[in-house]
Amino acid sequence: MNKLNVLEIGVSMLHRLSEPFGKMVKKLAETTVNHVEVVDDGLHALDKRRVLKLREIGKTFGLRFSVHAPFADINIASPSKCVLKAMIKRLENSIKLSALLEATVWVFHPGVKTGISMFYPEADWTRNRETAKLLCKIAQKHSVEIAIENVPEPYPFLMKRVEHFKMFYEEIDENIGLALDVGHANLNGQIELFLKTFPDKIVHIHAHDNGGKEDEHLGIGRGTVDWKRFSGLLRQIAYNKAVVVESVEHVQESVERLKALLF
Ligand SMILES: [Mn+2]
Repeated sequence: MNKLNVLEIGVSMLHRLSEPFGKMVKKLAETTVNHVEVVDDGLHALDKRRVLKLREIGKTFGLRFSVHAPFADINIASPSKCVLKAMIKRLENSIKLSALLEATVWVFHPGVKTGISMFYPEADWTRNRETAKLLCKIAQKHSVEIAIENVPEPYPFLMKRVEHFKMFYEEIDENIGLALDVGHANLNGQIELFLKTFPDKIVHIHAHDNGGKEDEHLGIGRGTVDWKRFSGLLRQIAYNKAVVVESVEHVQESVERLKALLF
């Protein structure tokens, strides 16, 4: 794997998800960062041919990649065995392609409550944990590092708050990192608490902003996140991995602002 152990700024291709994959790839030539997160979903869903193309581009322009797992219609806590099986197959394929891409990390979302959750207390939490463990086993087989992301209010996700992650990590022995999403943590006011509680678990960071109410994925500094405080905390915990801009607007400005703050 491409372990650098140095803080680097990256850009997620989320802001280009409505463009065809080929167009997004062409734009990579203009990127001003060395780390790119590709979203394995929608028009950018990966396959072997696409990964080989990315590898070629990566070599030419000196890029490292991370992969955001498929998330549309994916629920790792699904109570339906056959549906869950199909989703795991999809996720396993994504992990294999991340191995081929030599991705630094594969980031996935925790499960969601469903319309029948109220009748089976705890069942979705257990399913969430067991599927995460299974994904970890699959990833180990392919030497891929994986990280679970804190997801935003007000959706019925199972893991949004520091308390959820504490409980999750107490219940597993597997090596699953935490992908700290700063914008999401801003919605429940836990940015600082996440960084202070999990300094060794955080292996990847998504950076974007919002007004504190909705998951807007605004440019850095265009919402209520205290980025100065954030960068100070990163220094405190000696964070040495990727900070990936996941804004869907003002992306280049966000990169510049982060550069000014972090370097
Ligand atoms: Mn994110």
